[in-house]
Amino acid sequence: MARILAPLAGASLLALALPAAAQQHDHHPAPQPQQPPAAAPHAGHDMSGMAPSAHVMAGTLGPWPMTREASGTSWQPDASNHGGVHWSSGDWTFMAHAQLNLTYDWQNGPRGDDKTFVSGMIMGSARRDFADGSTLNLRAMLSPDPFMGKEGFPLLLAAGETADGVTPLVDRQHPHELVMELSASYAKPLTDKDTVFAYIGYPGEPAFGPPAFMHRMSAMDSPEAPITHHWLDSTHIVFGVATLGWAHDRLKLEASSFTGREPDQNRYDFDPPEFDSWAVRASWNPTANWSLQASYADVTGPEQLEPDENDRKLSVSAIQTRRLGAEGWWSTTLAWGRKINDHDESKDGWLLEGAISPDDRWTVFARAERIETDELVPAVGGGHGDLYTVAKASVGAVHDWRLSDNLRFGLGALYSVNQVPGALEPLYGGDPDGGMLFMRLKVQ
Ligand SMILES: [Cu+2]
Repeated sequence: MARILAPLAGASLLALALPAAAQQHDHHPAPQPQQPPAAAPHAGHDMSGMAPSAHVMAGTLGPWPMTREASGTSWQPDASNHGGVHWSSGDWTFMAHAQLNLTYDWQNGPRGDDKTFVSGMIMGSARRDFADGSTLNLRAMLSPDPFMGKEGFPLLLAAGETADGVTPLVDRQHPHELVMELSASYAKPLTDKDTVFAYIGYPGEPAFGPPAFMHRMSAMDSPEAPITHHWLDSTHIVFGVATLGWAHDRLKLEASSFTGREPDQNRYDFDPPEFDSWAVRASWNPTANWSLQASYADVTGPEQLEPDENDRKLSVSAIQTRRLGAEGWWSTTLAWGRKINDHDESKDGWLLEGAISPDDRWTVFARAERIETDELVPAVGGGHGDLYTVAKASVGAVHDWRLSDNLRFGLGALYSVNQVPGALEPLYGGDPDGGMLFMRLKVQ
């Protein structure tokens, strides 16, 4: 295991350390003579340096490449892939995008479990560009997660939200809502470099954290949720969010008012909007290969089971994405998050993840995480218990077959190891491992 992980982690760190300038040659890939012509025209996926194609499109929130835009109003590197089927009708341009995973998941040890489930997302958007340069964008995102049942899927060391409204979900990942996003944004240019925008969502994603994991290139090919989810990006679905932002060239500043309570255990419904929490985020894309953000959130009563406990959250992240050859890419995310409760107790979470896809067929991904958590052994009578530092590492791969221009079928597997402190070893049976086998459909 260590032999597999070490080079991957080393390579990921190397990717973060290398200056982007040293990789500019990747933007002018040599022709690939071994590629049959029929396999070539996915060029629209890469806007960072290849020949311009009909897919090249400006962002919905400002005059940058659309590849910069990720979930909610978050940014990723301009060199990211741009997935989606596009068409237009009248003044409107439409985009659709989907990823569905069928996963067999097993987690070992006394606290483990196994389960087969479907997860993923289906997204559709409609945009309209006006003569004054402003843009209206409507977005809807659905998830099949509720079909897996309220108790989610087994994931050792993960905690957060509830299955039944009574007991917390521990060693499990919660399912996402059937409706993950219904949002509208409107952006208006002030000068050729300055834009102001407004975004509302019910549900939607406030200005906090890196792009949500299922929308990050370094994470989206793995069916496994990060155990740092509730440090970094669990606010990606809140029932009620309003964001105002200003962007100047490669810098974006934004502030959100939103509902602090996480979605309840009924994943098919809409929860009441409260607008009792707020967040601010600064994002900076210094080059086409990098995206950095720092954000702060003041969250009122996030956990349904502890409605009077508030969280302040901090997050800082760096994403680097490079192109590899004609169709390949390499993306790495390093992120830190901190949760501070009303008693000024703080808990940190760290994440380093990377994915590399040398061609149209293979993607290899790895992730290492460490969290300080008091949710694994709830206190007697409920509430958070003792604080433990635990860690996890995963590595996996998926092979895709292209069924048509926009549809790919993939088969993949991943293996994960968990590390718990001595005090938790009797509960977990040492340092338990686990894995997932999955097949997927990707529409992009
Ligand atoms: Cu989530």
